[in-house]
Amino acid sequence: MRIAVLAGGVGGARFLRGLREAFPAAEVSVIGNTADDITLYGLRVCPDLDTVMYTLGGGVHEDQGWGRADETFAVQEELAAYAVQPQWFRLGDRDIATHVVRTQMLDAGYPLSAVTEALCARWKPGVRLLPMSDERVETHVVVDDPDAEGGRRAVHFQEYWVRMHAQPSAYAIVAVGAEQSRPAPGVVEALTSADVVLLPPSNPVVSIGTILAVPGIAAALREAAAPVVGVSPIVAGAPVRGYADKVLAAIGVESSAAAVAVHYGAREHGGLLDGWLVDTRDDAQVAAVRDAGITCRAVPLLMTDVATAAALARDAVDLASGLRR
Ligand code: FO1
Repeated sequence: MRIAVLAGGVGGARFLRGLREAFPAAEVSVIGNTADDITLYGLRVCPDLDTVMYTLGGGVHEDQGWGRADETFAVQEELAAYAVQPQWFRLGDRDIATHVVRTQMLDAGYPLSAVTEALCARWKPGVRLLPMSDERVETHVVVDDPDAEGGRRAVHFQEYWVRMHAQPSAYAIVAVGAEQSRPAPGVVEALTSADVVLLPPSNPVVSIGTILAVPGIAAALREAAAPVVGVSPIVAGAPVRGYADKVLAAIGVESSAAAVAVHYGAREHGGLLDGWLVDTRDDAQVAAVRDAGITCRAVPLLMTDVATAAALARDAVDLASGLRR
């Protein structure tokens, strides 16, 4: 069975670990979000690609869901001693090696897809990890700034997420460079040749949304012969982790399991979804999702370990199998 998955960071990676556990023989292609990427101290950092690679490769810091296990911060401390800015985004010594290799290869002219393949040759994630694009796309968030011209300024996604903890209201979320970007090699083919396409509980705006902002990817999803099933990132009105509610508000979408499904839209009405999983606590929202033309089931969505993630992955594939187009 060929499964294509659009994945952001921690939620996507944990779902993928369950999917691999539940369907070890499946051929899984992951289309990873690269709009979180940031250049720091001259190094190119790809948080969502690295989270998938480290989580599936067995090297992730399990509690954080990002960065490396057994990490030290000697380099970061030395940079701080030199008063190098910024200090709000901390790179561990082991993690820095990944960014050195990536930056060296990018500087040598290799596209990000080739770099990702090379890094995965070490980590062996057991899935094909594809960046959404080889071109640079960066999410910027427009927030209030009394000192700025017009009272607003755009900050890099990581500054909004990590330094500001997504506290300020976001007026707009802009995927800078998306219009000029193209799907990376293999991305469209992974979607059009899949037997099942899954949207894990990644952030609908700054992860799934930015992947879909790459021209050609949303169309490939709509035209895919495979059923498309998504998993709600919102449970009982709140994001399971992170600040999805803040960025959903920025695009005028209510923080509910049904509202996110309606935002993605039903495939029969030109949208993306054939099926949608909501948490058992959101059972009352199943009807609203069905009214939008999307098949819906309420199942446990919390992934507390590999076993619960595997159960969720089985639920998603099971729902998709019943929807074979
Ligand atoms: N998140 C934080 O909250 N603080 C950090 O210092 C931080 C460093 C960091 C370094 C590498 C990396 O791959 C991820 C890192 N993250 C950090 C998480 C990152 O902001 C998120 O993984 C995604 O960008 C959001 O999904």
